[in-house]
Amino acid sequence: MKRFECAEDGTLSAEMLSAYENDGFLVLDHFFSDTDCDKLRERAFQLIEETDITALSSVFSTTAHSHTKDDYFQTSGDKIRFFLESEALTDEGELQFPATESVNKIGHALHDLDPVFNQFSRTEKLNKVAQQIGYADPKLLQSMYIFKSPRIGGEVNCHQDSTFIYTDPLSCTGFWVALEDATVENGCMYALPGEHKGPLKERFHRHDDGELKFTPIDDPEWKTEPVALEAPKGSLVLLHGKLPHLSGANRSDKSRHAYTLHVIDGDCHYPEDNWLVRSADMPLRGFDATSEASV
Ligand SMILES: O=C(O)CCC(=O)C(=O)O
Repeated sequence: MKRFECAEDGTLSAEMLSAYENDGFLVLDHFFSDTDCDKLRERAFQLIEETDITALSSVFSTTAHSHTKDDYFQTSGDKIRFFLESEALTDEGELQFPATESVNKIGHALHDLDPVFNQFSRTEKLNKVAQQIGYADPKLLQSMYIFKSPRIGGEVNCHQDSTFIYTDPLSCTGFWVALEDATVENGCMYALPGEHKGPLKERFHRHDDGELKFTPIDDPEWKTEPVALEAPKGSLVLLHGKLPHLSGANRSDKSRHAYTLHVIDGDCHYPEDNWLVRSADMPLRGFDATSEASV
């Protein structure tokens, strides 16, 4: 797996653009400084400390999918909400680890609602990357702070991001940031290079009965072996919306914090039955660093 380092202003070389086009991912080392990563980690811990997470019961699991039935999850598209690791709870539903190690992720509008996340997410450097990979009008739709805590960090099953973030035509890209070194030991991401050139397998959306469910679209035969996307702290990993990717459970004693932003093009249609809904008074914004977080 090839890793790159882009120019300080976010300019990508022809080789980087061609690697992204061929593989469907691009790993850019040292995109963010250690200080920026540490600031985000501290803010995430602070958000947890300010919240009574013992009162929460929404577990996020890409294998059990129990969260999809929770109103707490379904209405989290324009909020800051906390989802627990399934292994954080005892059989009686009590937390058995410290709060900061029990959360699977915080989502899904950190970038719009929290000033520290807003500042991290909206930079000219990120905007430049987005323009170069083809965005006419990039809009920041979803953000997630993923903890992958030591020993209990859950796996993320193989998926394409456009399954969850569907536009017509497809326009989703993941901007995934390693806030700590991500290695095979602590549950780094894996991807199936080149498989983004095939079709979208399924769509996850709100059905007529009000439930969030998957609808099959195609049946791609993914034959490519997954490659480990090991990424040192500060790396930005771009993930094409149709690229199948996954991450394993973290059984190591090191956490693997990451921050991911899912971007769509404002020129594309965003269907009303997508799972992620936002209130009309929180319009989508781009990477413009001068706009303020709403609270
Ligand atoms: O961080 C991970 O382990 C998975 C993240 C992911 O799948 C995503 O951001 O789309």
